[in-house]
Amino acid sequence: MLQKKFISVCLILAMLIVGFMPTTISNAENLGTIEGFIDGDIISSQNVISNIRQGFTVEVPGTSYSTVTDDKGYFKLEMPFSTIKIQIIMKKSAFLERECILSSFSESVILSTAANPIKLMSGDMPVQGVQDKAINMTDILEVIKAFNTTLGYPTYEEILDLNQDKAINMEDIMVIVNNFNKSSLDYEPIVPGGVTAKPTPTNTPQKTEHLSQSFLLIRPQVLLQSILDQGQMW
Ligand SMILES: [Ca+2]
Ligand SMILES: [Ca+2]
Repeated sequence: MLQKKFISVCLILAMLIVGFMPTTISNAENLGTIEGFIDGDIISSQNVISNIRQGFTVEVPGTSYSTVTDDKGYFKLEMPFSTIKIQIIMKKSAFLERECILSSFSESVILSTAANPIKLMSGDMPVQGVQDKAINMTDILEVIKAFNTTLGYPTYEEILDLNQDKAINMEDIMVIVNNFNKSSLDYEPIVPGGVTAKPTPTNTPQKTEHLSQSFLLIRPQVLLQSILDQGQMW
C-alpha cells in the first residue's frame, strides 16, 4: 500500500516537473526587449543634463513591466513577445506624459537612439501630486507660488525649478510658455528605430493654434497680473 502511494507521489512529481519545464523554457525564449533613450526638451547647463535625463518611468499599463531611465536617458524593458498591441507610457514629474503604441511585439525593438532621443515636453507640473497631461495656466500658477526664490529659500521647490539652475524665475515660466496649450495628445506618434515623426503645421488642430496665438497676445499682461497677485508670497 505504502509502495503504491510512493509510486503515485513520484508519478505526480514527475508530471509536474515535465509539465513545468517546457513552460519555463518557452517563457525565457519568448522574452524580448524594448529599449531606447528619452530626454526632456529643456535647454540647461551641461552639468544638470544627466539629472534631466534620468528618472523617466517607462511602463506598460496594467502589467508589472516597468523601468526607469539612467543618467543618459537610456531604458531597457524586458517583457514577453505579444501578438496584440502594446501601450508604453513614458512619464516623469513636471514632464508631459507621452505614449508609444506598438501594433505588435514580435521582435526586440529600439525605439530611439542617444543621438535622437524621444523628447518629453516640460511644464506639466504636479498639482497636489497630480499631473493633468496638459500644459496651461494652472502649471504657470504652480511655478509662480515659488517665484523669485533660490535654493535654500523656504518656499523653493526643486520640482518647480524646471531648468535646474537653483533659481525659480521667469526662465522657468518661459519653459512652460514654450509648451503652452499642449497636451499628451499633441505628441507625434513614435516610430521605432530612432526616428520620431516631426510635427507639421497641417497636423496642428485649429483650436490649439488659435488658443496659442491668443495666449501669446495676452501673455505679458496675464503673467504680470499673476505675478502681482502672488506678490504677497515673496
Ligand atoms: Ca498641467
Ligand atoms: Ca530655474
